[in-house]
Amino acid sequence: MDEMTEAKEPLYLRSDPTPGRQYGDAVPPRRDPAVVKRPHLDPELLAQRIRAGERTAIARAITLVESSKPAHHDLAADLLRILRPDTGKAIRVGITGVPGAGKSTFIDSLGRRLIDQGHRIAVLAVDPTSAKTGGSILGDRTRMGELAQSDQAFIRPSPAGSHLGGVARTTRESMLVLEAAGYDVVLVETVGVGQSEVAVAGMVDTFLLITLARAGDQLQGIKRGILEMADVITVNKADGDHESEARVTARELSIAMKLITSDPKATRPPVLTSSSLTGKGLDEVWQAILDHRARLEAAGQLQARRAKQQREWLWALVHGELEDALRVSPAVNAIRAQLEAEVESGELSALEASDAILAAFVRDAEDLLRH
Ligand SMILES: Nc1nc2c(ncn2[C@@H]2O[C@H](COP(=O)(O)OP(=O)(O)O)[C@@H](O)[C@H]2O)c(=O)[nH]1
Ligand SMILES: [Mg+2]
Repeated sequence: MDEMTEAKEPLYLRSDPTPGRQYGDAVPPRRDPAVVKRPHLDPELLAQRIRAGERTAIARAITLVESSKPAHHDLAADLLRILRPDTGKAIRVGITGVPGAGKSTFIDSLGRRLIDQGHRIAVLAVDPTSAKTGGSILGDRTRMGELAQSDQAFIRPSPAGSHLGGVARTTRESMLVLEAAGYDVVLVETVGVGQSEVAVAGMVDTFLLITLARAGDQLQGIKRGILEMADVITVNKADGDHESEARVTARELSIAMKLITSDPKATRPPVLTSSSLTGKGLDEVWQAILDHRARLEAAGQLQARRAKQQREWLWALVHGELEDALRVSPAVNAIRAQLEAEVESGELSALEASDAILAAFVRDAEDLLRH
């Protein structure tokens, strides 16, 4: 089912009339865009439908959090506030690995197993490159064809045309919507390159790295930082001729992890093998994810981890808003070119210019931040 097309239907009409309009008021002409555009969304009603697990309502809410329109921003904030008590209950798992490692196929196979066990699965993606390729990390829906057909699964590709910060926000908020809708396992797929892992690690409880057997150079191509973030590692495509090779790689990787882990007392991530083709190892990977989570919970770290994530997210939002405001500040833009030229020619020091820019920014920052 295509969530995007579903989401276009205007579903939730406000029960009350447009605020400020009285009975008997002249009806504005139909071409008034404010009237023609779209009926008002009622966040309470939408929340109710989401809690009931209605797919169209969920898709509508995700479209709302993905929207960049200021009016939608306020509605999304209202909706998330209403839903908050129903969020936070899912097992949140991040899944990373280089393109072709088999992430989507793995999610499809694992997801179907978990559904058989009675779980409801939400799949999200953080893929800031999808804007460039025009496709998406999950665009290869065929890879998740079977999972996508289950009414116990909800798959949402990365929104196109966004930068990482935007994708990180919408993924995080979509996750909350899906938790409120009763999805008890949220899998977040991300590309195994660049900063997106950091963003995903900042929103999940457990981080799974899917890698491949490449005897001898198994560490090549995996950034050290990503290895350090991993809570569970699996050497994937351990089937056919590659099964024994995968086992060797897993052993070597496990030894290598000892060397990278700076704290000798820290729990090292287990390194397993898996195949989505045969299904072998999938249960063990899931068990390792549950074990990691259980260890966190036993040590009181799950709440601590989430609290820290929230705190860091708060500041990421503040920094993002400030940067946006700085970029569009008319007072700053009025003096930007001149100050840059003066700094380049040496007439003005960078420090003096930055003071001038900040002074200009503060002058109209209030207006900019108000909306
Ligand atoms: N042999 C084998 N091939 C696999 C396995 N999982 C995925 N593949 C294949 O590897 C390719 C990339 O898979 P995909 O899930 O799209 O990788 P992603 O880019 O990491 O999401 C596809 O051609 C899959 O059919 C596996 O467990 N065993
Ligand atoms: Mg994929």
